[in-house]
Amino acid sequence: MKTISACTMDCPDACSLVVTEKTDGSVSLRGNPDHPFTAGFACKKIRNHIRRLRSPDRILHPLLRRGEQWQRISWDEALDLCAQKIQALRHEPAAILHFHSDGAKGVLKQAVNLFFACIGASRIRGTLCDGAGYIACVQDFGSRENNTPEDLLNAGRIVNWGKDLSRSSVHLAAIVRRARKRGTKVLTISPGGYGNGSFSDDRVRLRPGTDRMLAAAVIRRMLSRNEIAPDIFARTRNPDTFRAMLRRQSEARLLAACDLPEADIETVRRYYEADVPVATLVGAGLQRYCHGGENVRFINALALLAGHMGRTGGGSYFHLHSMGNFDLSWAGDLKEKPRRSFREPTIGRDLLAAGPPEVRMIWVNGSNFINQAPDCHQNIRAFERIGFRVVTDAFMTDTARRADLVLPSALMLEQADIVGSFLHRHVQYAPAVLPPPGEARDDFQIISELGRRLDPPVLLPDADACFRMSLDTPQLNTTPEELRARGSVRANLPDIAYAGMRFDHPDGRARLPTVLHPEPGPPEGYPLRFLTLVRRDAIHSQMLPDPYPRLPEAWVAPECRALTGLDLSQPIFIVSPLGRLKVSLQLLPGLHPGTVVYRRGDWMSRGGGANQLIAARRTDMGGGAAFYDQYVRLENG
Ligand SMILES: Nc1nc2c(c(=O)[nH]1)N[C@H]1C(S)=C(S)[C@@H](COP(=O)(O)OP(=O)(O)OC[C@H]3O[C@@H](n4cnc5c(=O)[nH]c(N)nc54)[C@H](O)[C@@H]3O)O[C@H]1N2
Ligand SMILES: Nc1nc2c(c(=O)[nH]1)N[C@H]1C(S)=C(S)[C@@H](COP(=O)(O)OP(=O)(O)OC[C@H]3O[C@@H](n4cnc5c(=O)[nH]c(N)nc54)[C@H](O)[C@@H]3O)O[C@H]1N2
Ligand SMILES: [Mo]
Repeated sequence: MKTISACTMDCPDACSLVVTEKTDGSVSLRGNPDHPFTAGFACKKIRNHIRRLRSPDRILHPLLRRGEQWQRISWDEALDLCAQKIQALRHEPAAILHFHSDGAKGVLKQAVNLFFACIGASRIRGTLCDGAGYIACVQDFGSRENNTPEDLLNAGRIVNWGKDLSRSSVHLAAIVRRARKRGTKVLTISPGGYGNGSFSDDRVRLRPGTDRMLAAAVIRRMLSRNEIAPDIFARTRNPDTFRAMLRRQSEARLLAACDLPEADIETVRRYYEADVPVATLVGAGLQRYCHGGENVRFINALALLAGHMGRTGGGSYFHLHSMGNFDLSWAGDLKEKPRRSFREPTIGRDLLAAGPPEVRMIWVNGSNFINQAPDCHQNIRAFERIGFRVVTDAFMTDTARRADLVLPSALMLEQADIVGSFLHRHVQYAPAVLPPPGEARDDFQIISELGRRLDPPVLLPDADACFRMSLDTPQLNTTPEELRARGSVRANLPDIAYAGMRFDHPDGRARLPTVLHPEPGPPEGYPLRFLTLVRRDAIHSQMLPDPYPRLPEAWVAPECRALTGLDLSQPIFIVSPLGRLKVSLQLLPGLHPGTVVYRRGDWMSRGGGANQLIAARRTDMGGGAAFYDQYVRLENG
């Protein structure tokens, strides 16, 4: 039997999937050939997913902590216990914290937020993902819009600032591959060494964190050559301050900060000066720094001043808001009832420093934040101080194993929902195709049932009402019935964002950045930047490698100076002021020599967990986590 569903992973591609169930009980998944964006293929994560659903490690029943042991309890007991704990704090709801992330995406997951908004619980704000880049774009253009990804086929050239096309988005990669076949030249700008070779005609390998300096140096040179048309400056509100700021910079100093030879400025300038449209891709990696938002703002400024915004084949592409096409106001906070919030990137520190009321209950869904947010050990200390910890998950993650009550969650394909994408414009219905194992339930069921047990109850809208309210937007203008029948609806938005360089600020003009911060150098004793990048075959900390490696791997350039004096036949540790992690060290030609690469998402309980070494710091804007700001050293023994 074949059913069409959709991928709800926290991944830009949000694929339409054909699920085939055979009579022998086996299930296969593949990209839907009839979906205009998915076009018949999906990634390895999809192939791994069925194995994950059927894993013997799935949590099958509610589990209550009894000292060091887990006791199996019934759903009734579990929900009554939760209701009783919430009831006891109902007069002081800020003592309850709701922590969620995007374990599975979907409109119904918002109902969990609605539940906690209704009782007035504390919430989280900020993000571990893309907040700095997102807000940078909003500051520049007044909103966050892209040309359609398909419009990349009209680009004469593409400049890829640090998007890992070989791993993070197979469909974006396929579009770039097609564009290259048609003759589009691609320049990749990154710290190097990660396999974008087959997506690049030219490469610039810069020091991590310094993209804004490179973009500024290129703009400066364009200015001195009178290459920026006055009518483009007229589309910005603050050209004079911007030019004055750039004049104060020295090109030599900018280049030294990026660790680049002079010829590279010319390479980038020539790409942008082309009389064909130039599209700019902006990866999420370069915004995971203290000045990450500024990095994105200078890249946007370059795309704009070189005349490539608001036109076909041009534009600057950063993540969209994956829920941006939905109306989620039904699940939002009420203005008249502001809630206490804790910042996600610094969650452990903020919880430990919090004033009254002390957080006495936490509810976690769709998140493995103990492992995924910076400074794990601080996160653990903060988490363990909370009196009653509920985690809804399908596996005993580093977060779940520290809970008091673990509720078994359904996973993708076992729960119905509606998803959007942070790359394309299709909104899709993802029906439940397989039964959840054991007693696992989806978050919506769990939270709706819990609400009914409170006194007074919190009665959530039913699933269909949530879908209906969410889909009722000018760009979607559809109903649950229509979406179910069609599987997918494309949001009706212009193909070209900011056409004619009309931006979404009230005056229609873009804003240019006015400050250029230097990039902090390595602190004494920690010379290497620690880049914790995505894994190809996994989404975040879901799907552990199989077979599981004896030690986590890390990579440095063969010419990395830290190799002198290291005995590679002995254990190697990555060391930061926060701790040390034993790794198997490999050489990666092409990587910037001041860098250690680690593939993030492996678990602390399995000997991994890069965030044990990463201090909790926020980005300059958007409340993001500056993961890649961390410096480390390597040592034996
Ligand atoms: N397979 C897989 N795909 C995923 C995910 C996953 O877990 N697995 N996660 C999804 C999510 S939520 C996200 S946010 C995205 C993230 O996707 P990406 O944007 O690709 O994010 P990262 O892997 O964090 O960083 C990507 C690249 O940034 C480069 N980089 C690092 N620092 C700098 C810098 O200072 N300048 C420049 N120019 N480049 C730099 C690195 O070389 C790296 O290759 O991927 C999504 N797709
Ligand atoms: N060092 C470092 N750390 C990073 C980053 C980095 O660059 N460097 N980048 C980060 C980025 S881009 C992101 S987006 C975050 C992601 O951080 P998280 O969202 O915390 O990561 P996941 O591993 O996806 O954790 C989701 C959990 O939800 C569970 N789950 C799946 N489906 C469901 C469901 O339907 N219901 C419930 N209740 N649970 C479900 C999964 O089993 C999993 O344990 O990590 C960030 N962490
Ligand atoms: Mo992310």
